[in-house]
Amino acid sequence: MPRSLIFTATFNERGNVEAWVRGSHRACPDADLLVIDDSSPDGTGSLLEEIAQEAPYLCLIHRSEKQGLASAHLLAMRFAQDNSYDFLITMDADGSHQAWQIPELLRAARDADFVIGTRYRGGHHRAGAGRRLLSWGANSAARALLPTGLSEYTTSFRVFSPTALDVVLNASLRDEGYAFFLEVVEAIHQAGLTVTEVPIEFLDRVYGSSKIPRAQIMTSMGVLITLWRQRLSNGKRPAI
Ligand SMILES: Nc1nc2c(ncn2[C@@H]2O[C@H](COP(=O)(O)OP(=O)(O)O)[C@@H](O)[C@H]2O)c(=O)[nH]1
Ligand SMILES: [Mg+2]
Repeated sequence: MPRSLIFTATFNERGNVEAWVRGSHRACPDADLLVIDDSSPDGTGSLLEEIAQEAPYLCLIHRSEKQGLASAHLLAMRFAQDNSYDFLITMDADGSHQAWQIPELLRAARDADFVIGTRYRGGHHRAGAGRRLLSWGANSAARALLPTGLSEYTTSFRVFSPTALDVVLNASLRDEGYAFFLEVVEAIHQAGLTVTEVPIEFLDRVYGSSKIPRAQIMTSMGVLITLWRQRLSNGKRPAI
């Protein structure tokens, strides 16, 4: 029986996190859950502690300050590796990613080292127009500059095999923000691992507001251009 770990990071997700725990457990009753909370001022961490009393499958890591989403994902990857999970599923806690789709992603992970949920090829992005435009622009640019055969590069609804975790944890990733998700895709592509995507329903967050600083959008474009130049200059693995 393969062991799966479903991970999310939280910062001020008190209104959403209980639904995330319940939904994930319902979708995958045999999986363990991991939440990394950065001392959310709204008390997400203490709510999680209460939930964990009744949920032995829920593991919590509390960090003392907001350290960013990328470092939370790296910590979850190390946790999955250290504890020898067969699959790490990552997702947002805000209701954007649908837990009922986890089994679909896991099925795809039987034949691939890395699975990403796509809002584009058969999937849906049901958020506000501004948000859709931003994601569309970022993903179109990524497809053009760093072709991999995938239509989605930025969303965090993903499944990693142990091999994919090894690659990411040994790669020199430079970004702490949005571009982290792009860099992970590029590192996996460059390593020649098998990748695939599954259409997903992406919704607007249920409660609260986005935690990602908007300035990171510009830095992400910079990272995208750096990765593109790297592909051009050292003749790395070409487009599929
Ligand atoms: N632990 C932790 N979680 C974070 C941090 N920033 C964002 N998150 C979580 O990461 C997920 C995605 O963040 P969100 O604000 O929805 O980003 P957006 O969807 O790109 O606007 C949510 O579950 C957030 O609570 C952070 O600094 N630390
Ligand atoms: Mg969100």
